[in-house]
Amino acid sequence: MSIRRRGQRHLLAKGSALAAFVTAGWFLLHTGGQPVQAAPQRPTVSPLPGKKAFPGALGFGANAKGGRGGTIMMVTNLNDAGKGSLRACIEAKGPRVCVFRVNGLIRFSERPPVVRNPYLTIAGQTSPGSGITIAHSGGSNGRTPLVIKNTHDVVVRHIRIRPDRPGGNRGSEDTITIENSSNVIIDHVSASWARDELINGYGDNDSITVSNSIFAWGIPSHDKCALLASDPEEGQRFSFINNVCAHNGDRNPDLNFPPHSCVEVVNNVLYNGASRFAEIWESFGGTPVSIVGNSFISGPNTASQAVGIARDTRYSTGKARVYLWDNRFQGGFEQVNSAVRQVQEPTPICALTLQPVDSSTAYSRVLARAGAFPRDAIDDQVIYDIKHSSGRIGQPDPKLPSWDRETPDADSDQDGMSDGWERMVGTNPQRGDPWGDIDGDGVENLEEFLIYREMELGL
Ligand SMILES: [Ca+2]
Ligand SMILES: [Ca+2]
Ligand SMILES: [Ca+2]
Ligand SMILES: [Ca+2]
Repeated sequence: MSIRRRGQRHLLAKGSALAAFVTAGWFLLHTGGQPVQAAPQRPTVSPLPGKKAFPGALGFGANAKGGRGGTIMMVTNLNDAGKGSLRACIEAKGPRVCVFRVNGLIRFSERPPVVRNPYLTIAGQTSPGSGITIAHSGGSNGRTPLVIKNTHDVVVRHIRIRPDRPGGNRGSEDTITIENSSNVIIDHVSASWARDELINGYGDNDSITVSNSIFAWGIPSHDKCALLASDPEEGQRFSFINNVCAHNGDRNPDLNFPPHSCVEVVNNVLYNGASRFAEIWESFGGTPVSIVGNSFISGPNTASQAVGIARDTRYSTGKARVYLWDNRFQGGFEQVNSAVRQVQEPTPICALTLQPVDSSTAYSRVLARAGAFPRDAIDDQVIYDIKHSSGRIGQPDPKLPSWDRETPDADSDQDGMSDGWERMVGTNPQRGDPWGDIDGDGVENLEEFLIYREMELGL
């Protein structure tokens, strides 16, 4: 029997350090000259047809309608509740877009609102200056600040969720929970300090995308990045793309879906896992998953016996099916455990929804672009830590930055688009026209404005 490794070796200069990355080694086991597994093929790609939530929306949730065509609701204060609050927009009915005329911290003093009514967009990039952070008051009302439950067509972008005070019930305290919902996009969100998972899919979700986000510093001893499925019964389509998981012991991310799911974990940067980075479980019949173009990077907490991509067969009720391509591993941990090799497939179980970029390009792009913009000091620290192999799991004293209140640009007709921008592009600054398409390119005026806002914020 001979063992042959195929794969490339990359050398990247990072400051003064030279970091060696090795792509996911593929071992061909020859028995009597016959390979027992076929070598992996390039990923197959089949983009999702249909209108996207916004230009550049990715993954199985990309067709989420959000609040398109609906009411523009102004968030004019940072109050827990009442007219002009974020809660009022979240709890309203009908298609709606939450547009922010304020910046700073929204601290829910009562139990945080739950997104139950469909067709909602939370457009955090409209907030002036430093953007929006949400947290809770701690104690018995200190529950998950962003819950999307029993609903559909929800888009959340450019929001930070940082519960800086301990809640009263750890089991109810993720930073983001998506439960029994479909067509949801979480994009450019930053989350920290959950006492359960930073992001948790619960129950029967479908067509979900978590993209371009930073999940860092879960609170020990339950420091976990992403439990993408929890107690699922039906197959789910779930995309986890261009994200950072940093300073979380395990579940970076956790993949425990039923068969007939399509799960893609593409182009993420996963840093400083302690015991495990990606975990593939089989409690619900065995997860089909494609893990493509990711970077798995050790940090100060990464144990030498840690595993980059682990299959765990405890409580197995059926075999996982795993497709790996172009993953990079930096550090002295086990890259892919042998149990994964037993269920590895040469082609994706489901075609990817996007053309992945190579893992080193993804690394640079994610470090430059992930998270809510503008980045706050916490995200800046996360990115610094990844670049410098610094930082540790657990923040003994989670502290929010302070923010100066900023004045939003004039928006005379309250359609979410500033007067100055409207004059520049030729929409009417005196008349609500967010859902028109002044340049006829198929992208609504408001979506064009949101892209412009992202550029203003440095994205
Ligand atoms: Ca949870
Ligand atoms: Ca306007
Ligand atoms: Ca207008
Ligand atoms: Ca347009």
